[in-house]
Amino acid sequence: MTTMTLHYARGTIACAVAIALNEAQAEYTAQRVDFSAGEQRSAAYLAVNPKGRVPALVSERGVLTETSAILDYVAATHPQAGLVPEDAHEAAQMRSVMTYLASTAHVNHAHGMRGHRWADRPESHADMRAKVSQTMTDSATYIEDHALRGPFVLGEVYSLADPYLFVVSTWLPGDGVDIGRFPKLAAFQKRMWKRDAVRMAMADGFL
Ligand SMILES: N[C@@H](CCC(=O)N[C@@H](CS)C(=O)NCC(=O)O)C(=O)O
Repeated sequence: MTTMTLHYARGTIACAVAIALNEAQAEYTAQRVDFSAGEQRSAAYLAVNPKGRVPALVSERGVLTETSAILDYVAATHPQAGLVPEDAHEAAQMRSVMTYLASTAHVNHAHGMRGHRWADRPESHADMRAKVSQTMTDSATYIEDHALRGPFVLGEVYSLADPYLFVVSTWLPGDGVDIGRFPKLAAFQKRMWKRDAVRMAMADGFL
């Protein structure tokens, strides 16, 4: 297999893919997309991902986008890493948490910096930005009470949902959420920071 290329920007959800690839001991090349220069909207990058977003994972099979799908691909191509539980209900529970993170928490977060997706007026953007600490607090509350069994999302079993939740949890302080109010989530984040796969992602500039 030729080396895969992960297109990413620092601090983004692409970091969840880097962590999963590290957990799987997969070989890959990291290709930074320079958001400060608007590179995600360049013709060259849109040829990789027409959505103008990261992550995108390129292999000899083609390009994959959408974090959940990429994570599932990493797990399926590296079964020895055991990143998806064999039990169907547990696997679906893992995907339920990942889908919540993608469709609700990430979208809440995006209202802080990407309001132009939904509205044109500056006052609309300001209104959306002002709401983020509440919507992300709501997401953190849901996760703490219903999605995170502890110590990992599925309890003692580490899965794809963990790097996903970890990256979203790193956004909370910037979104005006006091993670100290969520003891399970705070303990989870602390534990994740100690993992080799996370330290590697940090050293490689993903976080
Ligand atoms: N649904 C996509 C969302 C990806 C996404 O929105 N990524 C953000 C970074 S966290 C991005 O690329 N933003 C660039 C932009 O909006 O210009 C996924 O889960 O992979």
